[in-house]
Amino acid sequence: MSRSLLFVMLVAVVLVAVACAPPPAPAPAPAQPEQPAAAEQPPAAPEVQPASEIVLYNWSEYIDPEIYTQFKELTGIDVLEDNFSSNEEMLAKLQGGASGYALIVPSDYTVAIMIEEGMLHKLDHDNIPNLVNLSERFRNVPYDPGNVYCVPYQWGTTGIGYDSAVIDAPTSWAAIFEPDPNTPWYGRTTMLDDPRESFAAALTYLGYDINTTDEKQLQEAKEVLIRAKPGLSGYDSDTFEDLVASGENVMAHGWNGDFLVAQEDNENVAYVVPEEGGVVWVDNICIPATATPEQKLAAEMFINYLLEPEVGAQLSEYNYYASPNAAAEEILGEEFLGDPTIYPPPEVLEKLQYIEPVGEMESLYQRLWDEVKSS
Ligand code: N2P
Repeated sequence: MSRSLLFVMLVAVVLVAVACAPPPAPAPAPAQPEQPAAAEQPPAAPEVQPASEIVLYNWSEYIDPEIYTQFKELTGIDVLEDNFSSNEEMLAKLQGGASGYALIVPSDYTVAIMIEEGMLHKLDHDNIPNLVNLSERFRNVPYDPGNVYCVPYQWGTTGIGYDSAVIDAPTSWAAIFEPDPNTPWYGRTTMLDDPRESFAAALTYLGYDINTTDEKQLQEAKEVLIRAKPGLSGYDSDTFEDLVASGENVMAHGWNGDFLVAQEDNENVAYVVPEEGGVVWVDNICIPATATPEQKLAAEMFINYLLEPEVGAQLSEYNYYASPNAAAEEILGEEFLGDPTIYPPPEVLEKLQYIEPVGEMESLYQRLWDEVKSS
């Protein structure tokens, strides 16, 4: 048994022991007069007990629900789940005062924003001994060096999923931005309901930096997004892959792992990063600053559990995203690690860019996105 699993079990045993212990007998009357020295001792800090129930605020279909059952068996702690569809939705909800979440899963650039705004708790690494399982490059990510606030959860790419029984692999973002109205599948495409992702696609198509702060370039990207609208059936970040698998749509702007999950329902679902490039992202599990000490301890125990080699492998096998956990990768094996849709080969990796925080300009992206959607 790994030392870290032992750690989680020990905490669980202590919890059960505390819960089952008989109430302490009343203290016997002191036979001796009290020692004056004893009165000078500072009172011991009360031990924090983990909350018995926590809520994880996550992207949809991003975790094997079995993991909750296993964690409950081990620790007695219930993990409930609520979902968001974009970083901006999650951020707005927390900024609007939503509390009660013990865990959230922001992407890289959003972690940077949340650290800057003081919205995250620092992690107590003593409660997360499994951090040693992370791959070296995920222990020092630029937006959170040393995993002070967050632990990388999964990573992946953004490109185009399609029904290979109906169309050839789209080689360019033109498939979405300049669709041929004369094809029978015109209008059967979705784009992500996500300001930074959708602008990243349009900016990449135009050959611009996806983190541009040049208003003229952003206006141009907005025009591209608006012109594409008649060829779309909608904006969708939660069911885009299912709509391709069911045959309702033939193409969707979306995330690699979701299309691989949909392949289980329809083997013709495929995924490609267009030749102009796409987005690469790292999602992270973090604790919002509003979490109580009890919720925070339970949340750290859950993060530590996710970092178990077997659990990390279980997570990736469920959602088909790449793992930041080197110990989990050893279990995942060659076929998984060699899948070019999950682990992009160097020639694809070099065409990918990270979304970065753009400071004050974040609100311009949001305003232009609102204009795209309402046009
Ligand atoms: C999983 C969504 C992946 C999150 N359904 C993209 N950051």
